[in-house]
Amino acid sequence: MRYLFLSDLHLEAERPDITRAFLRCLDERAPACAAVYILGDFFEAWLGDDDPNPLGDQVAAALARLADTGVEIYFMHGNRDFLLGKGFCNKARATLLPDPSRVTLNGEPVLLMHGDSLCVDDVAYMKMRRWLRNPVSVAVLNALPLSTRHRIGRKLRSESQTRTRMKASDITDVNQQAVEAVMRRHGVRTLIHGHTHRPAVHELQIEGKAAQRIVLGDWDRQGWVLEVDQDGYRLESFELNGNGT
Ligand code: LP5
Repeated sequence: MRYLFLSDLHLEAERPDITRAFLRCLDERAPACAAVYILGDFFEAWLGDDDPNPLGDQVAAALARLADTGVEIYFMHGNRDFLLGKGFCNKARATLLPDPSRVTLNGEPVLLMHGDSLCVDDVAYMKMRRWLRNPVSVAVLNALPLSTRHRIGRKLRSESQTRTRMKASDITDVNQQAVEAVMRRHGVRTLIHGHTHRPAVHELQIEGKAAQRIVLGDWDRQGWVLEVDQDGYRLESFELNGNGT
């Protein structure tokens, strides 16, 4: 079985090159896979399934076409698209996964996360996250008029940009103790996540055994995918305008 993982595409109308690269990736890589996992921040900003969004419709249709061929599509929320709900998932024929989710890949238990909840040293972000991701807040936000959601989204984005620039680099990365704790709690020796935009394969020890944390990259100057099959885990980058394979 082969599986494809991606995250942090930050799809937006202003970056048609990323959308094209994603659609090419679906055509060229995904048909050979049993499942495609999108681990959050698929969209630059998702303000609700009721927000008219031609780009969202375009990628949902492409995912649904893939699902029709028997490839399973899984979606996990990121900090940019946690308001994405059943409306989009039904159009894309995708299943929404909770964060974290434990899955079995080729017989091995593997933990999937977006990754932002591991950045526990970023105290201001964690506080904001706790508030925003509370189910009551999500319901309240979804009930706000669309124009208000757009205004709040713009304000959050500009505050976040200003404040993130002032944060030390290690503050915006995952905390090693948090990583080890979540891996121990879920009984896994492989963790796959995105969010930090620091693609890498980190080796570590969990309860005296070799383990790995695979960080997916963001799609900006290049695209990133992780392919998993019986031969192992391959984290690869490719040119956005080039051949996706
Ligand atoms: O996104 P990224 O990776 O650049 O930065 C994140 C953290 N920032 C965020 C905020 C998003 O970027 C904003 C996206 C908005 C669009 C979609 C959301 C829809 C929201 C609902 C609207 C109805 O997640 C950033 C982390 C960084 O990752 C690294 O982990 O540091 O966190 C921050 O910068 C948070 C600040 O530290 C605290 C911000 C307090 C903001 C207070 C403004 C309140 C405005 C309210 C207006 C009514």
